[in-house]
Amino acid sequence: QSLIEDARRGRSSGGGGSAGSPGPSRFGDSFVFEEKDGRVTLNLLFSLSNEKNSGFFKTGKIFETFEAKLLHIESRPGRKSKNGASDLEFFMKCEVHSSDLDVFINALKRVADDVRSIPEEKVAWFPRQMKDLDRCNMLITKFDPNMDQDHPGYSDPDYRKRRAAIAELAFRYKQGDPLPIVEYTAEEVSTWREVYQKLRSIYPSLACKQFMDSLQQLEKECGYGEDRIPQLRDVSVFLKERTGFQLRPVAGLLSARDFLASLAFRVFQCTQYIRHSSSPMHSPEPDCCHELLGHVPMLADKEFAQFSQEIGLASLGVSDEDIEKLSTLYWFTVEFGLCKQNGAVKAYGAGLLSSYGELIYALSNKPEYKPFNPEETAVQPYQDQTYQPVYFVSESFEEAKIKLRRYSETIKRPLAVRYDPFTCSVEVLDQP
Ligand code: HBI
Ligand code: NLE
Ligand code: FE
Repeated sequence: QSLIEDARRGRSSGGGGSAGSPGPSRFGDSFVFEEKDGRVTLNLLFSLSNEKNSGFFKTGKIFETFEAKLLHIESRPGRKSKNGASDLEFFMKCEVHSSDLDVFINALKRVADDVRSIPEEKVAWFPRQMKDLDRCNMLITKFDPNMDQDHPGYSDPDYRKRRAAIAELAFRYKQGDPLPIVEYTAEEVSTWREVYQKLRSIYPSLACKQFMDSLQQLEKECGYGEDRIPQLRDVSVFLKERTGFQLRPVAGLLSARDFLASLAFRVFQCTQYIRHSSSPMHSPEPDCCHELLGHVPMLADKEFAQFSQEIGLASLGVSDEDIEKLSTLYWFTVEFGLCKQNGAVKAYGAGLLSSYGELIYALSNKPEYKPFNPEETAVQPYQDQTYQPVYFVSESFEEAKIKLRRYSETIKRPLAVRYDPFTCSVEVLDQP
């Protein structure tokens, strides 16, 4: 979890989040700290303008002079200054002698701008209203065509340019805006066609019933087919009518916390670019084939939608450890789950239903199968580069839902939450 990200969000939401903790002391108007044995712990946030180039080293000097102990440091680009370059914003958690606090802060103010301290967050920030999802945008730079040499698009400058343009649409999107329309190129449509044809031919024998039912409706009523890539805008309207789910564009792989939090609002964060034409049968990262063919049909199922929202609600404000467990469970169920139907094993996981290569593999006799059991599944190491070595099979689609629901109820919650569908917001209730 990025502390600077939390600090920033906390700040712009008016400091929300630190529920129920004994109030920290205040210094002057704005300084907040915890004091113990003559030392105080501070969460400092400040920016260094690029004009004062040596600012960072001067800051270091101040830390040295005051024997401040540095406990954590993060930086990220801040505001853009006049000359176009951006300032750097720093988050530093540190410890100083209580008696030095005053001078220490004043020294920092001379080299850095906008020096503030923020309260220790006892509960991780989470969105309370649908429009807070504009701040659920922490991307994980994994499988990035610009940075990862193994990405099939790494050595294709046109593909990278296209990805950047589509990412820009998502970066600019604000909750409530009409969903962006992408005019897909002939090459992109031909990748889609190949993916669609191949997968469509094996769905009837390998996909679960709920998936097949929805897919048929999508084909009939939402323009699904091999000839064109459906637009998120149309698909979102379809989903909203079926289950109240809506789509929002996202530039790439989101942090598990942000991704899961959106589900609490029945919002599904959806990529809009398509995989590279050289690897249509499997992609380690999500793309529109994965979202539209893997996830959307499942989200059009009422019970599955309900259950997805429950996972989302269960994730709000929980510890990083519980997020990790919850996302591992999500991985082995929503993404790669198998279930028994009429005596046969079928796929309901979106990562399988969008990859011809892995769907065939998962339902062959090669991989290991284990019975689905949340406690065990939540700690099973998973791998996100290629096919899974192990899949979890539930006795039925319903069983997977019941077991997962029971598991999420056991997660220690810092506070109880309830979704209010009339205001599309999360109500925070007192500890039960
Ligand atoms: N981000 N854009 C995007 N799409 C996903 O399907 C997705 C994600 N981030 C995390 C994630 N899925 C899950 O596998 C879990 O980590 C929650
Ligand atoms: N492997 C999947 C696919 O090829 O469509 C995507 C998985 C995303 C988690
Ligand atoms: Fe997915």
